[in-house]
Amino acid sequence: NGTLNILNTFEFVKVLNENNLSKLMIIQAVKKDETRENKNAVIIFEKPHFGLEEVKSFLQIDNPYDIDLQNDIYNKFCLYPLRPYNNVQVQLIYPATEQHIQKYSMQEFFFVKESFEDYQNLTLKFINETQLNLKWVYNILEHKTESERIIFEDPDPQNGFILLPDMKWDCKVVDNLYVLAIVHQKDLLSLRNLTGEHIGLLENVRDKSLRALEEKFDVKKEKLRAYFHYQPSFYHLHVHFTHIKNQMPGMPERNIQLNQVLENLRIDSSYYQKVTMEMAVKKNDKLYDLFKHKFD
Ligand code: M7G
Repeated sequence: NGTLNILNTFEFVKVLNENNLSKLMIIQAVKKDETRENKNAVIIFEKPHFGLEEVKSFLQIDNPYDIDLQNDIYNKFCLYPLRPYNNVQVQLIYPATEQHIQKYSMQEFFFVKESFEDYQNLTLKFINETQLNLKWVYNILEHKTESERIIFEDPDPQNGFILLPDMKWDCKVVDNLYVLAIVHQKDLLSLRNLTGEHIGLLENVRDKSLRALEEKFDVKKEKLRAYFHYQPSFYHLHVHFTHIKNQMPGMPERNIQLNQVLENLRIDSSYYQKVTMEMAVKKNDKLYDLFKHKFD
């Protein structure tokens, strides 16, 4: 009961453990002005899981928010801008489609094998019928939104791309780095469209992005993952770059390493028009309905 003002009597020594998934950091500290020999302390900081009442109360706050970005229907802003140590990050998608609701709903996953024939007969149908709007992508490519966030641009229409922070990254902690490279070519939906002809494009994206990230954030290329998602949510070719320490929640099975893709294309120029891809689909996804008949 009551309050305790004790933390300011400690001095930081080092980080003992941290986990970006559970929002946990454990540090070692020493007590200041302590005569006893052992001054060490272990202090555990954890951002608690949200309670429903707490979340509901966010809807009643009538303070202005600091806007991080606004792009088409996507908004991101910070609650409690006056207390940066207690920031709650908010992503607002408004108006959200049913697919957005599904995308962010907790669901059962299944592994499905997609042959190239399946891709042409089933997946393309799914993409044409239900693909999420790409307006935010075109806004970025046309410098209509987020242009001040661009880290690097190669404007070449064939091999060019724009490199900028992913919406998920607050750009504060480099260990959580999450950056996207969006290619200028508009006709590449996903990995499935890539052939040996795109090796130059992919090497250009990889090499220039890694160089730009090292220059801007002082992070070595050996510390960065570069990968595609298969299936992606947005069917305009993009490469994800994340810090090796950044463990993203969600489906690691969706990650296809960029360097592996390059190796495969060097072995066989039409590798991705031949290979069967294993992918995870959600039960409420349209793709699940299309592939359901293939289950035993
Ligand atoms: P994906 O693999 O197509 O879909 O990646 P996923 O969301 O299922 O991973 C798209 C990536 O674009 C994701 O990492 C998103 O966080 C990011 N992203 C989505 N939107 C709408 C925006 C946006 O408006 N701006 C930025 N900078 N990133 C976005």
